[in-house]
Amino acid sequence: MRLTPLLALFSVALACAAEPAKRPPNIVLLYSDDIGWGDLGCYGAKVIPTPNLDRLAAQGTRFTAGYCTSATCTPSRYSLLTGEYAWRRQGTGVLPGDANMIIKPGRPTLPASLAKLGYATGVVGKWHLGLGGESVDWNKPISPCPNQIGFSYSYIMAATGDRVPTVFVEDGTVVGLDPKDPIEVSYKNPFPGDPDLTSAAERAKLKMDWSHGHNMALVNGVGRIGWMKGGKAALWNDETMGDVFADKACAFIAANKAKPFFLYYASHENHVPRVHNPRYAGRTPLGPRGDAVVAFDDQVGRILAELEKQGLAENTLVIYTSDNGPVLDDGYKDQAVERNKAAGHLPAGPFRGGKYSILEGGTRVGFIARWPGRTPAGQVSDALMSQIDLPAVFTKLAGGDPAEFLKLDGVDTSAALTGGAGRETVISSTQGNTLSIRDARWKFIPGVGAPAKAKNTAAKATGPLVALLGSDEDLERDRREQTGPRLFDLLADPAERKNVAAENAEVVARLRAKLDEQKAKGVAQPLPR
Ligand code: NG6
Ligand code: CA
Repeated sequence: MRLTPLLALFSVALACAAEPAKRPPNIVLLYSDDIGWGDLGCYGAKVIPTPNLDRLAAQGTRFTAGYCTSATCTPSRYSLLTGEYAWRRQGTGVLPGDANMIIKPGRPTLPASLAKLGYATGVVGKWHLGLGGESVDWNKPISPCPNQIGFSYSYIMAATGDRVPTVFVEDGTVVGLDPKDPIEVSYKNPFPGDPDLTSAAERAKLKMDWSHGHNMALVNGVGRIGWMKGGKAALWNDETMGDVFADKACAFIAANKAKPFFLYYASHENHVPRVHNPRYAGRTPLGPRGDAVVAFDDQVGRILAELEKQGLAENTLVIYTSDNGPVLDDGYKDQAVERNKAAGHLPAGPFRGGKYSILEGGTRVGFIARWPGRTPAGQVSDALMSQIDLPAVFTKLAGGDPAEFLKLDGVDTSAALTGGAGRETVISSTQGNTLSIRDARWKFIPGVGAPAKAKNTAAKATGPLVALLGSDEDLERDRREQTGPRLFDLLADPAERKNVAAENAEVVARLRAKLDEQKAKGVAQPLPR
């Protein structure tokens, strides 16, 4: 049939109207706490079953050079949500549980950017970026909270499982609070009647004893950091926390299936205290630390199943990554050091160091992306990826303009999710703002500049880390060399044992210049050269 030009135009217009606008992808960010590169089966763990994350990797792309921005939680999460390196700002180190919110309402954030594009934006789990303005009153609606920086829904713990207040906060209100039993929090003094958890008699009664710190408030048989009074009906239960968070995540997906959504699922696994549901006990030979990884994998399984159930799996980009590298003893006697040693488990895989460390184990973490039909399935990619880019990448994939995240620190690495290239360099940092920079082959760490501490002091100061730094010989070498510049060939020496700075002066100069260029854009305080 021949159509007159007018009729042809009309039928094209009709066809266009009938074609529904392509819905941008839902985005689910599965964020774990203190889970290392080597803790997942798909990254080589032999004694921790992680079938759900392994399936995600098999259906998507597994990155071998994916980084969080910092070796501790608060700065990594600050960077993840703002797209700005935390070392540029003062006050972005690990926060106490009563800290005020460090992401100021009105600044560009990942959730605000997606909300502007019509996304429902939810955060469930660990927050640790402070709450409230000048001060926080836990007995009133709390503002600012995540809902003031772009999240349309929030169900969070204020800080960490080992810090008070040990309650959940939903959309700015403490869940289950009895107004007749108001909450008071102090990071300075105990309240009258608080038990002395440093006494042997009180320690003997604990569900899990502490090894350092964690001897202030007693909640659910476990010592915490900081003291707290009241709020008895609102106290969380460590054993059911994982289930509560997974329930809330699934409910958010179900409630928002009609429009594009972004879910930031910030699991508490496997941060201390590693007190989880008894059904996980003994699932690994590693004790609570390994069992907690299994608990996280189960939560991932539930969220993936919910996406399937709602018919959303196809058009959802799921990304898994972690806030910092692994740690064994992080303040509780949960047998992590002994059990890991006995089982020969390497939580940081082939790397040295872990949480708190500028070595690879500190910030090189698992990074998996699945977006059916877009991310190549079953691929392993060595593209350099950093969480600093996720605000730009997600904004781009949601159909927006990522420009505001590209001005300072972000790079549009969205092509890497579909088989393309990643970053040219990646910067990592530690709590003390030691920085490092790596490219495809080399990693440069400027000297920390301080005189080397005596071996015993170094070992003591890095107590939680020692087991991940290697042999005494490794420790001694790190202590000797860390005052000066260090350069490692990550391809030949992933464990960073052989400092080749002296033989490669031009590589050192090039990477130092790149790092200096970034620092020149603004730093909170002078950083080590
Ligand atoms: C440390 C805690 C550690 C953990 C960490 C924060 C002590 C002795 N150590 O100060 O247990 O809470 O802070 O971890 O209290 S993070 O993953 O949130 O960065
Ligand atoms: Ca962490």
